Amino acid sequence: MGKIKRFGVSIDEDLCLRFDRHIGAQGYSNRSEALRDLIRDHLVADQWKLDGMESVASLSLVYDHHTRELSETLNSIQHQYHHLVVSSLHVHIDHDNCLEVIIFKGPNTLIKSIADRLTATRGVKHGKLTMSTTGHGL
Ligand code: NI
Repeated sequence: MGKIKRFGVSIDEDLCLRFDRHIGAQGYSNRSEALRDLIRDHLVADQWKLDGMESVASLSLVYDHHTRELSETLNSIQHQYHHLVVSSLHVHIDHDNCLEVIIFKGPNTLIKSIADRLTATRGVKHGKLTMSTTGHGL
């Protein structure tokens, strides 16, 4: 972390009150930490707009493992991109449903396209990609 910079913010009283309520409910003890997190979140979103930027993301998939060839297809796509799959976790939710969480590290454009492919596989009930960061530059 670099030098700390302090700055004043002019803000509508009502908006400030709502912000304080919002961050209080989230558990922030002060505005500074909440603002820092908001800024970082926007910077991470910007990183994802730069094609090919090295990124980290997690994809969660919920599916019925009885769907024909689904497990094999998901497995085979992950093997095809093994250099981008850092880790994966499989949870048997109940008799039918599985949750798979796959962690990716690599060029963001490639991560997005693999995540889209996995999510679009027939039988996947829900897929959600959470785009994070390697942490560099933040
Ligand atoms: Ni399972």
